[in-house]
Amino acid sequence: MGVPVPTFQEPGVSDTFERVGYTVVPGLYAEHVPELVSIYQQMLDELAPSDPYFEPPMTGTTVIGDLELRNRVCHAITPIIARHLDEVVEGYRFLGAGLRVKQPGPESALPQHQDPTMVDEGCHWSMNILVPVIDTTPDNGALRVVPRSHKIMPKLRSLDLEDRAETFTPHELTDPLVETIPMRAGDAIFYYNSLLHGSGPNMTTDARPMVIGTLLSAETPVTVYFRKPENPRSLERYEVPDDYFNRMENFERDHKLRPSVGRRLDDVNDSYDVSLDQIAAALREGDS
Ligand SMILES: O=C(O)CCC(=O)C(=O)O
Repeated sequence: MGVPVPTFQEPGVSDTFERVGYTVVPGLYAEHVPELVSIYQQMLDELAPSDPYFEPPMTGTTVIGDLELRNRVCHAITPIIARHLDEVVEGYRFLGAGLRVKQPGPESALPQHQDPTMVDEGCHWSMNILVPVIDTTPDNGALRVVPRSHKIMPKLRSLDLEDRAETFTPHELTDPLVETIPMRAGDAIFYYNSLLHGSGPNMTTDARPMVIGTLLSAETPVTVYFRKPENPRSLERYEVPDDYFNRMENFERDHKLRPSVGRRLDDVNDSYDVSLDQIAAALREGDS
């Protein structure tokens, strides 16, 4: 299955990215680690103990209830990340960055998943960048990916995550194919939003903060999709502002709602018809 590919500056990287779905750039933000640590610490100092940030085991800036603090943290991190993107990739639009934090404890594992669709993946690309603020290891929840899965997994994924059950693949299938990617603080990984990825539990005593940001192919608007409960083969499409996720007052509640900003576009038909057996065969074939 062909996929639109970002243009990476380093020769050969676009081809690898197209094939495996991710690329790591060691040390890209190494010089900014002290600044990122300080932004993170300052955020913790300012958070009220009752803030929703402290509720989920996988938390981060999108769930901060204090909107002023959330925006301030994101506005501090975004220009740092923006500074080095041109060295790596061209023809992109950067939506901004925040923090994704894994609290200590076994319940902080994040199962393999694809992110909700943000562009028409038939003709545009979208990818996330993660930059660990501390070193990540298999013990504290380093990223885990299923290489090549972006080629076979669905291109249309509902923002409310109601179709996650269908787009999740069973652990028995993905576990043998998962690659753990430990990184040093300040390294960067870029991966397609359609790539299966997740992270293990943080079994250490310290939280694991990572910067998370999103890039889209240039001039591509953000579009989000909602599968129609009465006709799951059809998805409502909405164009939303770039800061849509950061505008949500209550992320857990609001990402399930139809957008109240932006504009309603057409419905799109989902013709994806690939069985679990076919997914398994495609992933194993690529593995051999
Ligand atoms: O922080 C992580 O371990 C991964 C984050 C992630 O996959 C997500 O937010 O969708």
